[in-house]
Amino acid sequence: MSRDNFYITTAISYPNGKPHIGHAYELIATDALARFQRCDGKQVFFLTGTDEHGVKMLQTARNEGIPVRELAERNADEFRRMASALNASNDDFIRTTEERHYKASQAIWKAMAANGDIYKGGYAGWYSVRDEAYYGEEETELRDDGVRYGPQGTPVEWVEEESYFFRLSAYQDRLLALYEGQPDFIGPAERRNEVVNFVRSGLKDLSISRTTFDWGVPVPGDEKHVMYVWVDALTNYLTALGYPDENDEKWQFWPAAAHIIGKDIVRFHAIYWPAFLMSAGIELPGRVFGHGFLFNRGEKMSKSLGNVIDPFTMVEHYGLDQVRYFFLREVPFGQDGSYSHEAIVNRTNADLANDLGNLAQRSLSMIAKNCAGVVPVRGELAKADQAILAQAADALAMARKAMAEQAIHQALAAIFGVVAEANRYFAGQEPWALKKTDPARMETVLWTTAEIIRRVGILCQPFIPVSAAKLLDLLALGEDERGFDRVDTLDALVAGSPLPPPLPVFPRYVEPEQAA
Ligand code: ME8
Repeated sequence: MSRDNFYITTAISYPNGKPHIGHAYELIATDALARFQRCDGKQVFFLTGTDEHGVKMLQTARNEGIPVRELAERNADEFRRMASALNASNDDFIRTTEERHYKASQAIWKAMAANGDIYKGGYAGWYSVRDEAYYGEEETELRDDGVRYGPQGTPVEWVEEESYFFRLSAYQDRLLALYEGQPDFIGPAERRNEVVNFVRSGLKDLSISRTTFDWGVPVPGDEKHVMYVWVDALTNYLTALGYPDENDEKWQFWPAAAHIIGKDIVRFHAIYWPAFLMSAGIELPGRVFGHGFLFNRGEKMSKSLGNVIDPFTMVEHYGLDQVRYFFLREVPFGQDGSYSHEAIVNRTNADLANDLGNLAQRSLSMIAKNCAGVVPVRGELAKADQAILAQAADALAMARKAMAEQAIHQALAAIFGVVAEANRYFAGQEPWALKKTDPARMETVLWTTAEIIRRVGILCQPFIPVSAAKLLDLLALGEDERGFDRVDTLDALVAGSPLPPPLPVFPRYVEPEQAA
């Protein structure tokens, strides 16, 4: 990876059902992280997709009475549709049933085998279909209902069959050295501690193939076996860059800067994945970040919507950037979060419609009316003007630091801190009063406010791309004037340049019953 390359991925989702809000959340957050680096001048490759093998897919297809391929096809389309409905800027969408992925999975298998890490044996133990995970007996618990459950609360079943194993036990020390030597490898800190404790308690070799069904990638040289779904699933991150063809021009993006996943699958990404890569002689990713889970607070989202909210309905109802903003600002990334109709409306009306929307609308309307619709003249900047402009420049530095550790909510807090302060600035300077007493000063205040909107607009692009673009359009900024390198300059808004008529960017959410 060159310094200017940035490869980021979401987990690939099981298409055993339609995408839900947890999938949408992960995609929105990863999209914001990807767009942020693009605005910051990096070459970004952003990957998402679907994980189509495994027992869970087979069982769902059986229950629905359709071929598993058809189930995968149908729901993979829904996941693609969701990516476009959420305005995700992914550069590729991978499906693990693709030819290129079979090639990559068989190549990494062969590399691990060549390193002496794969052997044949017999597996007898517990398996959770819902988690697609093997668990040690000590991790399971037989409950009063007579069912045995794994550590994530999903039922486990007894599996006994011939199987290939990966020598995971041989990697215990190297993994611990990795967590020690690269303390940022796993985030947030709670997830890191869980992984370190788990690895310290001892690793057993991992069963990596199945023989009782054929829905999977065939094991090279022994086609009675298909690979354990997680072996091929994790490999998707390599497939998309052309692995095993290291001359593929996309391969320069490896190693990934960050894998963004949910907290339930940290074990696979922070233990199995680096061990597979070490075995195959491939560089390790920079970071694995496990975000929290989202829960509906349980009450009705709205009268017209009922209880079950899918991402499509949510976006249609509240607006795309409103949904993106809500999740990114409201839920500290890395912690669990809940959502409700009330919380979405409060947060987006307060921050987007009132704070940012009104500021833009009021100041740009004043410019249209009092400055003949052109950029006003910037006179000498007073202390107050300089302070608010400096705060916007500082917000970029804070956002950079926050986004480097996936603290997306903190980046937004810094940016919207500028918006809140700019509202106080605007109210305090009273440009409407200056109109009569000191028109030149009025122009400077309006220039400064427009300049703040420009800076905030640029900074908002990763999070609310469509609305941010509209704000920047209102300032007649060209496509090449929207990068982060353009934030801290006084030369962007030139006095006398014409501005388009101001249009509102952030509609206020009005309850349907009040609107009627
Ligand atoms: O785990 N809130 O697929 P998946 C937040 N195929 N995130 C959630 C969530 C919720 N309520 N529910 C799920 C898989 N997620 C595997 C991944 S990667 C090589 C293979 C997150 O469809 C979950 O944590 O069950 C995961 O990161 C992603 O959605 C896909 O979950």
